[in-house]
Amino acid sequence: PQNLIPPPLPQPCKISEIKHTKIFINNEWHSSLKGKTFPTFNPATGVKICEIEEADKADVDKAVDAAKAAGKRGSTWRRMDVSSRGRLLHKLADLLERDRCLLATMETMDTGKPFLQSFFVDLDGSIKTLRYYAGWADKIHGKTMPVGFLRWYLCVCVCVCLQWNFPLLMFMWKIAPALCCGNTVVIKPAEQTPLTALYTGALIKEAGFPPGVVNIVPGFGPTAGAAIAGHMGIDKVAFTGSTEVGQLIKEAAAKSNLKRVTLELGGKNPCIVFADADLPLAVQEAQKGAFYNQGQCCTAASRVFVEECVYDEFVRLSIASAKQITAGDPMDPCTSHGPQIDQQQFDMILELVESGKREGARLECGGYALQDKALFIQPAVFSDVIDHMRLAKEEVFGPVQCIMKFKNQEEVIERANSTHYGLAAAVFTRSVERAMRVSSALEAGTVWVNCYNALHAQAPFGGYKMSGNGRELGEYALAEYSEVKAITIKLNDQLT
Ligand code: TXE
Repeated sequence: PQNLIPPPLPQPCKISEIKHTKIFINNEWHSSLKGKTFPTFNPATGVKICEIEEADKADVDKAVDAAKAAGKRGSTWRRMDVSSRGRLLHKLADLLERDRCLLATMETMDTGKPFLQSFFVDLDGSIKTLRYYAGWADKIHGKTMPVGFLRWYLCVCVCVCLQWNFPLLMFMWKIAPALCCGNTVVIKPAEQTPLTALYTGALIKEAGFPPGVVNIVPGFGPTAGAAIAGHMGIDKVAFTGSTEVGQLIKEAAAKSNLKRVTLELGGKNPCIVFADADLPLAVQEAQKGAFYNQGQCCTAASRVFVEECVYDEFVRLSIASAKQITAGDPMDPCTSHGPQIDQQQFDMILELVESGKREGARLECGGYALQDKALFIQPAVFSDVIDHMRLAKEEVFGPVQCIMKFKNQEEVIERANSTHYGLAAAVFTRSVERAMRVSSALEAGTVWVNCYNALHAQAPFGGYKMSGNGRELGEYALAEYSEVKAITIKLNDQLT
């Protein structure tokens, strides 16, 4: 019967020209004040895609002025009925749906991630995030307390964000809750991946957001990024990136206006497989965790702990599964593994692979550059990884799976927690009691049980320890983009 035929897979669009390459301020396109540009490359081919206008401190100042004006008392944005704010977010989601194929193609072109992943994961997550916060816009209430205080949420902050491995999705994770709470935004996309952010600028204008509500300043970290972190006119910075830069941002915030900072940083995430787990499922999910997005995920399953008695079998199945992955043209809908983002990351990954070999871990397969394909690395599986090795301690940010052995529950909890990071963790077991005990003992902002990388707009996401501060997504993110104000009204006793 006809309804059993699966729908055809989406196909990438033809993009002959990149239209939006300038700085987006006040719903208009601006050239860089210093007259500088920088190139963006397709990591799958090494070919330059286009030149982008480069924002520096003066351009950031201009964007902050626009955001401040758009959010000041009496402005269209400030006076807008809250349900209209929600409608604008829905409208933006509609436009993302309309241009989904084009945006997914552009994301793949700029990041190298496989097209179907851009289409089904990044675009789907972006659209759902916008719709989730569109729904919240008219449901944010204050509280009344019995002592006669009124407590209101009042939004006054300008928010900024910077990141590269999920450029469009992270853009939405930041702007959706920020706009839902009535903020205005200046956003600096990562220098490697500015295209989808700039295209979204055009959609923001088309959706009908007032000028200055969202401003986009493509540029580099030490110039535009540092100007944002140290800016006296910005009330809050939301950042996704490395722990080192997270520390610089907090320092700059402390030394300038003590702006609020939320950080989503690195991870060295434990994935614990107990002997009673569904082993094929654990193998599949752990590997998805290690290799998804070419391993360039802050949530990557980078330390897989496997219980002694199933260890050999787990390693055997993991090798067989990894060997089936073939890297290829990310635009081909059949490709599941693309290139790394740039030469620097590529070199760093191969250097960590070498360190693993030097330190005595066993490289079971992969871990080499595919000669004919510039930034491609064949996914690697290491067994016999020991806790003190660099591979077990440093964020690899590449397709490298490290498998380690453990004897019992107490020991593995201790080892899983012995890191400065605390972003995500996973537990594979058929025992509900064990799942509950281990999940609550793990020091991580997210724990997945019998699954991996299950992220939803409704569930809070963020890290313990040096993986960051604050939470994104869910109701929790609203507090990160709001100020709390206690207003006390003295009532005339005779009237009560
Ligand atoms: O990150 P950076 P990079 C980790 C991952 C990776 C490593 C390096 O381990 O191997 O970081 O990646 C901006 N003030 N993650 O070098 O440098 C910069 O312009 C303000 C984890 O790409 O942190 C870019 O927009 N901003 C991760 C952003 O910071 C500054 C995602 C990220 O760059 C700045 C990315 C400064 N002084 C990397 N310097 C995750 N958690 O998912 C740079 N930037």
